[in-house]
Formats: sequence, structure tokens, C-alpha cells
Amino acid sequence: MATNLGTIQRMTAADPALTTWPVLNWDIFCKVVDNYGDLGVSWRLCRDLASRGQRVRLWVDDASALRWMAPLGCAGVEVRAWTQPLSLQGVAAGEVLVEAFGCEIAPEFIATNAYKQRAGGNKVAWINLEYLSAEAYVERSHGLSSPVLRGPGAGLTKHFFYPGFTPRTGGLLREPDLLQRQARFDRTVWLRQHGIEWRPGEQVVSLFCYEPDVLPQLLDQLATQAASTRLLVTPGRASAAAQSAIERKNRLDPSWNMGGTLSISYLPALDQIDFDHLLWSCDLNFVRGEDSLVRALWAGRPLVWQIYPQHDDAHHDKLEAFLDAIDAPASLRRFHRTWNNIDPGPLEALALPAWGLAIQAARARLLQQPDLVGQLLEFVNTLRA
Ligand code: TRH
Repeated sequence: MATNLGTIQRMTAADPALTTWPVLNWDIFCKVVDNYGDLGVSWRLCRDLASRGQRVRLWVDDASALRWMAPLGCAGVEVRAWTQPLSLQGVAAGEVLVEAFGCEIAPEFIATNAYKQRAGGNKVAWINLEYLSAEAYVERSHGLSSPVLRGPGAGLTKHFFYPGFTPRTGGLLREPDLLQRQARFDRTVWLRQHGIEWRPGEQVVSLFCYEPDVLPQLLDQLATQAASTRLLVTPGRASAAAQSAIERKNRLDPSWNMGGTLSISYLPALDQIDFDHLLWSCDLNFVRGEDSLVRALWAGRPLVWQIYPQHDDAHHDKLEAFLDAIDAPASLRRFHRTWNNIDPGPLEALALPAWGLAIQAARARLLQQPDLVGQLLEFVNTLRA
């Protein structure tokens, strides 16, 4: 990385054009609502910005998941507790404020930034980073501004930044070296290093989900297929759901997996980099939420997404929009609707070759589009120009 008078230059294979961005100080605010996605997306954003030479502070109200998600931290990223009130001793206002997923940035922090801007010492770019969706409103809303009329930030302007699947959105998080790392990756070595006994020819499937009603049906499918399967179950809700389904099956139908076609490994929590490796190692990935979906797309293997459920069923349209965005074949659409408790089933048979082709085509299309951090850097620098 060449550094010159506060300006960095980076050239990458994913983005061959030489891009020059000033080094800015970013304050990214994240409130953990539930699960791991709020922190997972925020952390990935921080890492990506830091890898491109930006200076990042992540303010988070509950950083506990970083102990396993990022045990080694990341050079260039400082994690700060989002206490109430915020402790601002020794904190100089940065140039970029990001509120992840509409969390309201601490007013005392906004006050220091607004003061600096009013005093003429700083030009603040205030970004509201939204949730990922493939719905049509995303293109309409991406980049819109909203003047702040009240409170300590009155006079500043917020801008909405929408991740998405088309060139007229903010794109997807994708590190510049992703493809090179994938090309160097060896699945056999990784599985062995993680103590996973894998026999060549055995199908490897990852399971990261909430509690799908049809999980027992999936287990039946995997246990009765011709090919044997090794199911790698992630800890937490997925593991609890799998264990409870298996206990019930063992009680009601002890012969359900008599031939041992299905083998199950319960994984420990992996750090975020190794979570990617898990997805790259599998022939089929069950993912959920937001961040793991994007990672499974980049993995390029057949995937099934359990969408984060919303009480008003707004997630139904969001799921359909995603299936449209990846041009999912009919069987993959039917599988998703049942997996997401939208259609009662029975669960569609797995059709990995067709699903794999669709995901690879979607991945290839998405790789043509600029990544989220590249776009965000451009956006912020345009705002501050
Ligand atoms: O945990 P999630 O269900 O998060 C959800 C969604 O983000 C949802 O949109 C949001 O509204 C809700 O949280 C509050 O799934 P997601 O988004 O995939 O986040 C999981 C993160 O955890 C992701 O960054 C990958 C990481 N992870 C690891 O690093 N190691 C692991 O072993 C596992 C299982 C996950």
C-alpha cells in the first residue's frame, strides 16, 4: 500500500482501476438487535474499509460475539463500547458517520461532529446503511438525502445507502482479494484441519438456520439419498434445532438413519474468515439472515436461504425478490418457500446441479458490479467534495 500525504493508492485484481481515496476517520455505530447479523455485517464493513487504508472506529452496544467472530481483531479497526452516555474522552470527531441499519447514533456524538462542522473544521458525511434487499424500492431509495431538522445534528444531512443486487444500488460487501483467496483454498485440507472426517464422494452440507418447521424432512431426505452426506451444523439456534429434530426422530422412528447415510458434525463457533471457508468447503449451504447469504453467494455453491422473519410477513416479498434477482429455477423457489414456512410442503427434492448453475450465474453477474465498500468510498468522497 502506498501512502502519500494522507492519500492511499490501492490496486487490486478485483478492481483493476487505480483508485485513490483520502484516508478518512470512520465512526460506525451498531446496535445488536438479535442474532449475529448486525454485528457481522458491521464488522465485515469495518474490516474491508481498514484493508483499504481507512481508519475505523466501531461503536457497538454488545461486542461479545466478536470474541469468536473476530478473536484477533483487525489492524485499523478500533472497537469502542457504545455506553449510555457515550464516553467521548479523547475522541476527535471523524469525517464519516455510519449508522448501521437505522440505529440512532448517540446524540452526544452527533453534537461533537455537528459542532466541528459548524466551526468549519470538518465536513461530515452521515450515512444510514440499510438492510440488504432485492426489492424494487432499493434502487429508488439508494443515495437519497434527508436533511436533519431537529436535535444536535440539525443542519446536517443524512444519506441513505442501500446494499443491493443491481448496478443502481450500493452493491454487496466483497473484499478486493476474495477471488484470489478462493483460488488458493483447499477444501480437503480445511476439513481435515477442523477435525471433520470427510470421505471423497461424500456430499458436504452446512446448516446455519433458525428453526425451520421442515428441518426433519430435510434430515429424512439426506438420510435416504443414494449419496452419503456429512452435515456440518453451526452452533446456537441451528444446532439446537437439529438436536431436537434428531432426538424426536430417534424416539419415534429409530431406524430413520439406520444405514448411516447421514453423518452429523456439530461445529464450534468459527471466526468470520473461517466461516467463509466452511461455505467454500460445502456442496450445499443453508444460510440465514443477511451476511451469510452474501457469503454463500460468493462461495458459488448451491444455497438455501432462511430469511429473517418479520412479524407482518414483509419477508415474503423480500424472499421472492431475492429469488428473482438470482433467477432461481422453479425447484429452488419451491424449496425456499417451504424452508421458510411460507408453503406447507412437502419439501422439494434437492436438485443441486440445477441450483448450482443458477448460483454460479448469479455470482458471475454480481462480480461484474462494483462492491459495496468501493461504492461507499466513492459516495462519501463525492459528498465531501
Ligand atoms: O445471525 P443472523 O441471523 O443475523 C440476522 C440478520 O442479519 C437479519 O437481517 C437481522 O435483522 C438480524 O440478524 C438481527 O445471520 P447473518 O446475517 O448471516 O449473520 C451471521 C454472522 O455470523 C455472519 O457475519 C457470519 C457470522 N458467523 C461466524 O462468523 N461464525 C460462525 O460460526 C457462524 C455460525 C456465523
